[in-house]
This record gives sequence, C-alpha cells and structure tokens, in this order.
Amino acid sequence: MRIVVSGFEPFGGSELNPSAEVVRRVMAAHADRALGRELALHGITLPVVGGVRPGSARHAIRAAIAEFRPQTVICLGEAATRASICIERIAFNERSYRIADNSGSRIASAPVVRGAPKCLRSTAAHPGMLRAMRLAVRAHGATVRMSDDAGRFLCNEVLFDCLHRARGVYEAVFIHVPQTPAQARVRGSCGGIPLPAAISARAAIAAIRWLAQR
Ligand code: PCA
Repeated sequence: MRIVVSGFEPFGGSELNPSAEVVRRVMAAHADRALGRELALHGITLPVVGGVRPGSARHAIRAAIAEFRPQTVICLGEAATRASICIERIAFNERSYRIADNSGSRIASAPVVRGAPKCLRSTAAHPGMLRAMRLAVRAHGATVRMSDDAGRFLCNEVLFDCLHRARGVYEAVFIHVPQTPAQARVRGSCGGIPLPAAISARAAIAAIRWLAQR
C-alpha cells in the first residue's frame, strides 16, 4: 500500500501550519515502524499557492502522485475556525479566496478545473475512518466530524484537483485540523477550539492505519 500524505506551509501571516507538523509527526511514526511494514508513505509540504504552475500546490501534489503512484492520497490543512478535526466529504469546483495566497494572488471567482463537475465526493471519507479517528483522540478531549465544506481556498482546490484526476487509480481524502494553542495565543480563537498538533497527528495516524487495513 502506497500513500501520499501532504500538509501545507504557513499562510495568512502565521508562522506555522499545524498540518505540516502533523505530516512531520506521521513520517516520524512511520520511521519508527508504528504504522506497519506493509505501508510506503510519501510525505510532502505543499505551497499555499493556487493555480497549476510550477511553485503551486497542485503542481507539487500532481508531481508527488505521478512519482509515487499511491493508492491513497491523504491531504491535511489548517482551519483555524474549526472546533474539531474534520474529514472533508466534498470538494467544490470553485476558487474564491478569502485572503491572498502566498504568491499574493486573490482569486475572486474561478473554477478549479474548467468544464469539470460542480463538486466531487471523496469515497475515502468513510464512517469507518471517522470512528477510528474518534477512538484515537477521545481520551485527549478532541472531537472529529465529517464536513461538507472545505472552503474555497487552497485546501478545497487541492482536494478537487486530486479527486478530478483520480480516475479510479487512487482515492483522495482531506482532513482539516484546528489551529494550535500557540497560534491561538497570537491571533485569538478565530471562533474555533485550538488543538495541539500532536493530537491532530494521532487522528491522522489512525486514519492512515484505517485506510491501510481496510
Ligand atoms: N489551510 C487553507 C490553505 C492551506 C491550509 O492549511 C485552507 O483551508 O484552504
């Protein structure tokens, strides 16, 4: 089983992105053989840059998928406004950035892929995965839920692109994690409930184990 696991670089003025920290922790757990020997994991951090040119998130994830040929792509991103870890069930064919990306572009309204369906569903966003993730973080007071709105920024863009290009060759799923307590100390709660990246990483590891053992 080959899995690509991605996080994002910091954006929006923050100095860290918990999703990149989660990927680092997942890769460390894998190096310690905590995820099983049968699993080949490829971890990457994506730029928070829209579009498809070199230097964009989509360019980077497409290259990783072409090189690593995974059966599953599991992407992670930060959502400071969330109170739970969220499994995204749907991606929309729309780019409508609420802030500029890290290249300074702010897209008002554009499709992710011209001519593609309005939205695409993630088949890997399964209730079994939700149960496994809940079990992994329950004792830490963290919650996990399904979400039907990944926003209209880079997280949604990357999930839509992955689902659109999958053509049955691989599955793709997106997990949004809350901001960390350290981030919340700098910019406030943002309406969410902060969660240490170490706990988000436990949920991500449970998701990967579930995907690999299904
Ligand atoms: N979160 C943003 C983009 C990068 C990230 O970590 C989002 O939710 O779209």
